[in-house]
Amino acid sequence: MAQAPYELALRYGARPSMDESPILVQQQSGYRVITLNRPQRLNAFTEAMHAALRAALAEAEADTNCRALLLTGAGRGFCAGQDLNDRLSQAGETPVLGGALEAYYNPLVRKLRALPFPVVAAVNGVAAGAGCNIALACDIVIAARSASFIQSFAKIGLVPDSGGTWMLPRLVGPARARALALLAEPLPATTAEAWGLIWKSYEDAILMEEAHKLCARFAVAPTAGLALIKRALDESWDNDLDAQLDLEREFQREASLNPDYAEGVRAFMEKRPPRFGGRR
Ligand code: T3D
Repeated sequence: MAQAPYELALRYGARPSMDESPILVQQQSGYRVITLNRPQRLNAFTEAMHAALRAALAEAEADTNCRALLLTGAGRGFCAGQDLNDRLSQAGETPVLGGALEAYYNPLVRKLRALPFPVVAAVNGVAAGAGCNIALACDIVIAARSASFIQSFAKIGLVPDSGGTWMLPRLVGPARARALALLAEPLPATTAEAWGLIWKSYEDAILMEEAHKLCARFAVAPTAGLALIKRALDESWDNDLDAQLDLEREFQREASLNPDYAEGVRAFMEKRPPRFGGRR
């Protein structure tokens, strides 16, 4: 999809920027938009992009007015994973990997999962390699109909990383996970939606509008409760039913102590929209 990030920035109230920094951050009312911004390389990751993204996520987490995050890509791609230019030396040698995952990709996936508010990925175009799995690590993944998801790793002799081997079988089941990982073929967004890999696909022209609608909704939602929902769902994978029932009891206790619960009940009884208190 030929997305015009600067037009979108204007439309959603941000100033247009010819900024060449590897990510762009826009403040919206109650949420932030982070745009991966290396369109000439389909937003492939460099160390500089990792560093900028890590700082932006830390700032969003520290800002208690930030109650949701929208992650998207500039240009026609979402993210093509690791920038392979950085993986070939002049002598044609490739590095031994492991350190880069420990230093960059693993902390990024852990942070996205642990943020105390929902993260929406708006996959505007191809999402490949780690770019695919970083999208899948977000809480709600929506995509343009023209977008595709590729576990590119097998094409270059690597193993799906950034949580891919964990998320794929859980999202689409073992048969589809194996084929996606072993064949490394592009999966169209519409199939990804039909398989349950992502939440929804939209016509390209309305993807960002839908993404902003979701974030605006989260910006007035009971954020602390949503953070507990994220944790409960993540922790369920390691629990049997008994343990999960215990966890639900504890999380529900904690949720009910938050004033948002009382406000939610009052608003329902008074037939008015609730006024939730934000990240407390
Ligand atoms: O290394 C570690 O730290 C371990 C972690 C690894 C994580 C990983 O992500 S490994 C997987 C790395 N990613 C890939 O293998 C994907 C490579 N890209 C592609 O297969 C294709 O570009 C796509 C299928 C994503 C899109 O194809 P297409 O035909 O739409 O676009 P294109 O023409 O291939 O790409 C456009 C430009 O972006 C092109 O540059 P050019 O020719 O116009 O100057 C292409 O080289 C560049 N590009 C795309 N992906 C990457 C890239 N440049 C560097 N690194 C990339 N990953």
